[in-house]
Order: sequence, then C-alpha cells, then structure tokens
Amino acid sequence: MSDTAAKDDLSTGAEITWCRGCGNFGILEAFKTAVRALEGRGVPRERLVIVAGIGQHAKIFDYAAVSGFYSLHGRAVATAQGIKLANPGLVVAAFVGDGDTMGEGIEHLVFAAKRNADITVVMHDNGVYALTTGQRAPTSARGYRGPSTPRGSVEDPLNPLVIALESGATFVARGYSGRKKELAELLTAAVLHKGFSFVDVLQPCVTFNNTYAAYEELTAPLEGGPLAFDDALTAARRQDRLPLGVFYRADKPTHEEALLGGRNPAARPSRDARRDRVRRLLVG
Ligand SMILES: Cc1ncc(C[n+]2csc(CCOP(=O)(O)OP(=O)(O)O)c2C)c(N)n1
Ligand code: SF4
Repeated sequence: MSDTAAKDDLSTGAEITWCRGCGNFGILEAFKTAVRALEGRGVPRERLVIVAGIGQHAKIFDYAAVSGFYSLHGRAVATAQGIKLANPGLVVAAFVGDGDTMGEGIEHLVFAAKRNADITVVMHDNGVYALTTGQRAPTSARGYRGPSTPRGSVEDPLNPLVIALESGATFVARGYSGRKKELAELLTAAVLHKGFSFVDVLQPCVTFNNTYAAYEELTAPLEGGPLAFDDALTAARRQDRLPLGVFYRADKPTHEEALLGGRNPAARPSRDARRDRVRRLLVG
C-alpha cells in the first residue's frame, strides 16, 4: 500500500490532501510511470492532455505535472471528447470518479464508447462519493452504509466493465491501485490504443469504503486476455474473483477519423493556403 507521493519531475508541488493509505496514491504513481513509458513509445508529455471531473480522484490533476483541463462533476468525458475533436493531434485521458461517471455523467461514457472516441477514461472506482463524505454511489455494494443509506443500500451496484463493453468500448480493462506496476502497464496500453479505452481501477477509500482486504483476496490476473467479446462479458460479470487485465480489445475506425477524415482543425494552414484565402477575400 502506498500512502505518500515521491517528489519527481512530474510533481507539481501542490500539497497532497488525500488520506494516508488512499488508493489514489497508487493511481497517481502508476500514471506517472505510464507517462514515462509513453515518452519511450512516441507520446511526449507535451502532447498529453488530462481532464478531471470533481471529486477526490480529480485531485490527480493538481498533483501530476501534465497539461490539462479541470472539468465539471460528471462532464470530464464530454470535455475530453471536445479536446480530441478540436485537436486530434493531442493524446487525451480523462480521470473520473465512479460517482462522477456511473451517476451524473453516465450518458457521456456510453456515447463516447458507442462512437469510439479516441480517448482514454480512467475510472477511480472506490464505490462511494468520497469528496462529499461517503454517500452511496452507483457502484456501492448492496448493504453499503453511509450518510445517505444509514441502514444499508438496498440496491445492487452497476457493473462498469459490462456497461463499457455493451456500449461499444474497443479497449476495456480492470486494474487495482494496490498493483501499481500492472496498473501502469494497463494505463500505457490504454492510452496507446486507437479508439475508446476504459480502465476501471479498483481503488480503496480507507475512510469511507476500505476494500483493501477484499481486493487482496479477490483480485487475480485475468487469464488469456484480451478475450472474445462474449467471454469478456462473462469474465466482467464474475463476482467470486475480480480478474485484472485487458478484457477486450478491438480495431475499429475512431469517431475523429469518421468525422474529420484525417483533418486537424487546429493545424495551421500552409503559407500558400493562407495567401490563397486572403486573395479570395480581396478579389472575391
Ligand atoms: C453538478 C454537480 N453535482 C454535484 C456536485 C457535488 N459533488 C462534488 S464531488 C461529488 C462526488 C464525487 O464522487 P466521485 O465522483 O465518486 O469521486 P470521489 O470523490 O469518490 O473520488 C459530488 C456529488 C458537484 N460538484 N457538481
Ligand atoms: S476520503 Fe477516501 S477517496 Fe478521499 S482521500 Fe480519503 S481515502 Fe481517499
């Protein structure tokens, strides 16, 4: 378990306000490792843009020295799509909460996956609305007790992997903040994937939903992944084990390719093209 963050070239100097032992530390560390791995794979950090929602997870934006955009609660996936469409030359990753993306912003996830937007969504899945002090989230287990469900939640949780698969995501993976090396590899592969990537990261919240013991017992590497679609769904539905790895991967044209046909709206036109435009304006 990691409960501090080392100072390095990707640190921002901002005071880290996560609780000691929070799973978000593991995600931050894995992301930094992934940024360095991506630089070795042709993705310089200057081309990388991160987007965050609002919540404990979103503070990763404050703690990782990468360009980006602090979005609204539930709107990080929509913002990430907008950035990618405005400049397809950028590599865009959204860090979202499970409350943020399985609740208020679930429609953005579904449609980004459906259209195969070429972005990566990393969901910090702590099964709770943590920043607002522990209310039940759409991913909270049946029986979860918090301020909004003092007698225990009477609802079953949503399954994020099944939603991503059924919506059309072309890269679907599950990681665990307690396995940082494997998580860094998953994040790297997700960002390199051309198309919509979804990584569900199991993230214990030591204050409101401490799942370390359960995850240590239940998580295990996924065997044989990536799997065929139906097998990926079956593996995603397992409750007796929580497999970790890439469940599904597919090649499909991206939304940006389909919509822009290779054009980059942010690219500066050539000198000749600019001169032609001025001539047309002046001469008609
Ligand atoms: C539109 C809107 N609705 C509600 C809120 C209040 N709010 C801020 S953070 C949060 C919960 C965050 O939970 P989650 O997305 O799971 O992130 P976590 O804090 O657990 O990382 C809520 C409801 C808000 N800021 N904006
Ligand atoms: S409340 Fe939970 S999610 Fe927030 S910093 Fe503390 S342990 Fe992490």
